[in-house]
Amino acid sequence: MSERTNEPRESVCPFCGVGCGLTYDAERGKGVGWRGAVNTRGELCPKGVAAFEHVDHADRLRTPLIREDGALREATWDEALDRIETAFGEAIARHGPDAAFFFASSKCTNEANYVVQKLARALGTNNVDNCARLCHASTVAAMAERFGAGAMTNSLRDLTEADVFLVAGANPAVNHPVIFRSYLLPALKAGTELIHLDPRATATTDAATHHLPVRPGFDIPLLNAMAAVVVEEGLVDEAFVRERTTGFEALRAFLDEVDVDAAAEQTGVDAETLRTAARSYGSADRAAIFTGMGLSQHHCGTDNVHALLNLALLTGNVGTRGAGVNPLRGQNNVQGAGDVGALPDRLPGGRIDDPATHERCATEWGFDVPTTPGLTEVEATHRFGEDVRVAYVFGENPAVTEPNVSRVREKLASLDCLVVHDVVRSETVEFADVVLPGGTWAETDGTVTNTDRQVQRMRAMADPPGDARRDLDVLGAVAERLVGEGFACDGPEAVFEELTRVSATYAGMSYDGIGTGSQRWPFPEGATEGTAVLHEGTFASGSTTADLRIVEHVDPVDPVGDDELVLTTGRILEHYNSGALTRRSGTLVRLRGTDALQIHPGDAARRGIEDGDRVRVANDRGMVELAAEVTPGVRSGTVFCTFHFADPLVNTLTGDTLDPVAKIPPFKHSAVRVTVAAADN
Ligand SMILES: Nc1nc2c(c(=O)[nH]1)N[C@H]1C(S)=C(S)[C@@H](COP(=O)(O)OP(=O)(O)OC[C@H]3O[C@@H](n4cnc5c(=O)[nH]c(N)nc54)[C@H](O)[C@@H]3O)O[C@H]1N2
Ligand SMILES: Nc1nc2c(c(=O)[nH]1)N[C@H]1C(S)=C(S)[C@@H](COP(=O)(O)OP(=O)(O)OC[C@H]3O[C@@H](n4cnc5c(=O)[nH]c(N)nc54)[C@H](O)[C@@H]3O)O[C@H]1N2
Ligand code: SF4
Ligand SMILES: [Mo]
Repeated sequence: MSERTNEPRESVCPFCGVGCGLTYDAERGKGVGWRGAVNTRGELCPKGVAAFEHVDHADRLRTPLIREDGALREATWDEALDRIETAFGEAIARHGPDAAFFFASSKCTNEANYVVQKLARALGTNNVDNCARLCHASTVAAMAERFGAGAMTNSLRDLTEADVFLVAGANPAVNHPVIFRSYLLPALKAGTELIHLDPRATATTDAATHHLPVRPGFDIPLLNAMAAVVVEEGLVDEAFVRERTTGFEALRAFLDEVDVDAAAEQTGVDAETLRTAARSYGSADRAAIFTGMGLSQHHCGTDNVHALLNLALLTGNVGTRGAGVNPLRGQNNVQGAGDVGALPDRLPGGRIDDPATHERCATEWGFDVPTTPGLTEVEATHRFGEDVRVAYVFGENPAVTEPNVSRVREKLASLDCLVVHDVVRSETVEFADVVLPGGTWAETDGTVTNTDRQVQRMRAMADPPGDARRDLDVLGAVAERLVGEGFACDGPEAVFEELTRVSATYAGMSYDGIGTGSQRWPFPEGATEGTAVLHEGTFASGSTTADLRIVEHVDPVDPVGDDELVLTTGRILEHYNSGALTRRSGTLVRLRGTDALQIHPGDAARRGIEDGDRVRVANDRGMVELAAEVTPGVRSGTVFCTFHFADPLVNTLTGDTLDPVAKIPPFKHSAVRVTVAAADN
């Protein structure tokens, strides 16, 4: 790193929700792990090692920019803040506070997200959301409704005691590599079985005992069939069902009618493998579920997870060590961004319709807190240029990562004023009227909450370059302009202390207490570590029971024509989400950067496609061209590619018919036509 570097200090990796301890090795010029709360031996994946490479990249934003005569030009902070003050002031004066929308950032600290949501509320709107909406919103909706909390039910450490892992629609070998290698693999080596539900064979499948290559969008009939086998073969935990659930008789009647062979056929898996997997999960002493985007990112994402919860409840696998339902959270602080209230229906510590939460926030903040839930992220983008006139994008790249992104790009361009607060010149910057240069993770002090609810500290090792400022300073300056000087933002530790006063979830935690370890919520008074296993004896909802529920199959929204294939999208190890940072890392780009379309040999042959050919993938929403990777690793009828590259802009193909409950888009199921590119030139 540059002369801006102070000394190496203990921070946390800015990429995935594992939350590895990361610092800098000046001699070797790269990131190295310290013995953190999760990577207890200091292990990292390649993204952590390369995490410093974007910090000094030439594309770093070093000064504010404002749009003039159609082009962005360098500006002073005063000019940029003036522009925001005028635009937000006018929009709110004319159309009311709901004319503004805030994207909070699940890549940024609890403190920064706390300030963003408080700013929105001080202006009088609940229009604030973060990319959890695109991610585990459906999982959280289902789990919060049935269990009373949407987070991982268990801790990584106790999960290693499981006899069976059921990994549904997730690829932890690639997306949560340190969890996979340091927690799952050792258990697998010691005899734990792994059942993998995924339309593709991935690096996770390589370690699996049973692979169920489900047709994308058909997890509900598959999970129902597994539950039917559990009931049929007497594997129900009757004591648990009696004491901790309701609705068993109705669900049993429903499952009695399930034809397991027909369901296997419908979902595209072998009936015997399905039965064996169900038997393995149902007869295990302790069986733990991990769930990911393959389940959550469908227009029936919430129902997918409801079907999964039935399995765990029927077999008594909730509220004990080595069990539970565990959403592998995506971004380094997506858990925390939701915890601190950067959601349109939640305040720090509770739902917006909970009078006690509301009262606590209003008292601490000293202003009226709006009570009507705000817009969710994708819904909001659809209303840009209509009733939503101004937007503030903090640490997100919607011009690449939103569904049906051609439409979203038009909507971004239709705003009266778009403010983008980022660290590099992202694709979304190109749509901005005002650009604010923030600080990367290496320039940040604050806390982040990882996938198993552990709050850890990040420590700044460098100053932001040029005129760039630390994120919290940027947000403080914006808040001062929009709300006035009464809006206190006195550094990260003071903000964290305020959070611990407002939110029962973070009550009792402190910077000193966290130190170079972690504090996990729930954090009962006098605790040193926090509670590892949720829902023991009583669910977080306060009830001793959760309901078993009949979940019917929902057909995917995109009908798939005879000549069409189903496109499902996801991730590769070396790149991260929109790629804004990882595409700016020489090491990661060199390691591998494939944007290829995985296609089954049979589907390829029928279209005259050979490995390496340029192919055109199209539907009514858009078209992209990329190289074909002909592989039996993806199931017939399905094609797969990543969305990490702004070119090809894969999200031009994905649809925006949202899950009715969680408002998550169906990134995992789009009907497409695939042809050799030259053929229709
Ligand atoms: N290397 C890397 N790591 C990351 C990220 C990254 O971009 N790169 N992003 C982070 C973020 S934000 C997140 S949310 C997590 C996500 O982590 P995961 O949940 O593991 O994410 P994906 O790779 O999108 O999807 C997982 C799997 O779902 C499968 N799938 C597709 N459709 C279906 C279906 O209908 N049913 C089932 N059962 N499976 C299906 C895909 O084939 C894929 O292998 O990763 C985090 N970690
Ligand atoms: N097709 C398809 N699309 C998807 C998905 C999929 O599986 N398939 N997955 C969805 C999911 S799960 C997610 S989480 C979203 C992710 O969507 P995004 O959150 O939009 O993706 P990122 O690339 O993580 O964008 C982060 C932005 O924040 C900036 N940034 C990074 N660090 C900092 C910082 O410290 N400060 C500031 N101010 N800015 C910073 C980066 O430069 C980048 O522009 O994508 C979704 N889109
Ligand atoms: S596993 Fe996740 S948190 Fe750990 S180094 Fe890799 S990207 Fe960073
Ligand atoms: Mo995510």
